[in-house]
Amino acid sequence: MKRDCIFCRIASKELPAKIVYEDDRIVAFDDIRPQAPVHTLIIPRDHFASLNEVPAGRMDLLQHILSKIPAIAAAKEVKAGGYRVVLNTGPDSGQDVFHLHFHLFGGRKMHWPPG
Ligand code: DGP
Repeated sequence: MKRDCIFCRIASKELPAKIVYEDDRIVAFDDIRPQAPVHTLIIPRDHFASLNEVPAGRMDLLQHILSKIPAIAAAKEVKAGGYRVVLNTGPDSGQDVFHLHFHLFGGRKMHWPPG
């Protein structure tokens, strides 16, 4: 737990969030500034600033997150219609919270290429 990290504090329930799914390793909660009708963030409980900081020996965590996303999409009722998963990494990507998080977007037609 990194004391000054917003997402660590959400994972530990120190800060409120609309939690969609949680287990011993990950938490999914709705984004505070939704960019689509469904916009949920999925984070590991353990703090990694970004994908770049995940050690090779912890990559199983990413597999775990990805394995749960279809069920999270189903819970948000976008599994059948389709959804987009985004992992911003580093300054050029637009990442502004430096605790690894996947975005799950759905509920509208997505554009390509992304901005
Ligand atoms: P990114 O740009 O990839 O780092 O996305 C960070 C996202 O986190 C952004 O869509 C807004 C969201 N966010 C920032 N602070 C909070 C918060 O306190 N609560 C919730 N639920 N979402 C937050």
